[in-house]
Amino acid sequence: MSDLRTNWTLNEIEVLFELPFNDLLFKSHSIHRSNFQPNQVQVSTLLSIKTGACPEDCSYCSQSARNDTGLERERLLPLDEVISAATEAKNNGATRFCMGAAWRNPTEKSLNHVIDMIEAVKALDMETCVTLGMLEKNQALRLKDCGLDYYNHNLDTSPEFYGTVISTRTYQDRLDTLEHVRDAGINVCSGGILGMGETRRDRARLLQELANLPEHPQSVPINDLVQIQGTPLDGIDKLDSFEFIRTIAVARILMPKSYVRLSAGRTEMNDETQALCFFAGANSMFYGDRLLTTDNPDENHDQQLFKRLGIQSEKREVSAPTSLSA
Ligand code: SAM
Ligand code: DTB
Ligand code: SF4
Repeated sequence: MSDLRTNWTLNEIEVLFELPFNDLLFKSHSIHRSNFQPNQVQVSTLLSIKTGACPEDCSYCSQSARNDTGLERERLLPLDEVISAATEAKNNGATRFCMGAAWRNPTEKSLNHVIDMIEAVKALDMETCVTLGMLEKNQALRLKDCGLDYYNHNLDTSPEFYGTVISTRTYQDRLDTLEHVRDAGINVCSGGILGMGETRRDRARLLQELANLPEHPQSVPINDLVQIQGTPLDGIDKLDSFEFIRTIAVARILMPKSYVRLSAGRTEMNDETQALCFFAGANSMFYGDRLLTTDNPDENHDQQLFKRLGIQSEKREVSAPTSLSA
C-alpha cells in the first residue's frame, strides 16, 4: 500500500466535499474504475451472535443497556445456529459472513466460543469477519491464528463530535484496537455512521482519520444512521442523500484501493440513491433481510436492483456462489 497517501489535510478533504456534485462523482468514479471492476459489488451477510444488554452507551444503538429499546437480551448463539445461518448466506451468494456481539470487549471464555464459530464458518469456504468491541493485542493474535479474515471496529465519527455520541470508551481506545488488529495481520474494517447530527467538517475529519491511519482500512463501512425508538438519536434530522453520496465519493478518492461499504440505512434509501452510491465508489454491501437488530432490504429486492443496474456480486477466487448474479 506504499503508493497510497496517508497524509491528507482537512483542507484538501473539505475542498473535495465542496466540488460540484458532477465533478466530485466524475473524479471518484474514475478512481473507482481504475482500481476495481466497476460493475461488481462484494456481498457480506451479518449475524448477531450475542444481542443486547451492552454496557456501552453508544447513543445510536438498540443494544445499549442504557437505551430502553425493548430489545430482548439474548445469550451467545449456539454453534449449530451459526453454521446454519452461514450456510444459508453462502447459498444466497454472500462471500463473507460477519458476526457481531454486543460486548464492550470479549472475555477469554467468550473469545474461545467465537474462535470455534470462525473456524466453522471458514470450513464452509467463506471469508470471516467479527465485531466484538475492544480487543487486546493477545486477543487479536489469537483471532489471527484461527484464520479470521477481517475485524470490524468503527471510529464512528470525528474525534471532535465523538464525545457527544459515546462516553464509555474513548476515540483513543478505538485507535488502539485498530492498531492491535492491524499489527496482528488481520484485515481492518473500519468506518462510521452519518446522520447523527454531525457537521460536514466532522464527516471530513472522520474520513481524514481513516485515511491517515498507518494503512488504509481494507474495508470502510459507511452507515446511514438507522433511527431506533428509545435511543437518544431517534427523531434527529435525516442527512440529505446527496451529502451521503458525497461522503462515499470522498472516501473512494482518499482510499482508492479500499472496499467502501454501503452499510446500514439502505431500507430508508431509494434505489436511485443506492445506484449513485455505487457510481460514486461503493463496492460492498450487506445482503440478507437482517442487519444485526434491524431490517435490511429483502433479498429479492436487492437481486432486482442488481439486475436493473447490471451489477454482479463479486465472486471469491476459490468458490463461486451464484444466486446474486445479474
Ligand atoms: N459492540 C461492538 C462495537 O460496538 O464495536 C460491535 C457491534 S456494533 C453494533 C458495530 C457497529 O455498528 C457500530 O460501531 C456502529 O458503527 C454500527 N451501528 C450500530 N447501531 C447502528 C445504527 N443504529 N445505525 C447505523 N449504524 C449502527
Ligand atoms: C457496520 O459498520 N455496520 C454493521 C456492521 N458494521 C457490524 C452493523 C449495522 C448495525 C445497524 C443497526 C442494527 O441492526 O442493530
Ligand atoms: Fe454496545 Fe456496540 Fe451497541 Fe456500542 S455499538 S452499545 S458497544 S453493541
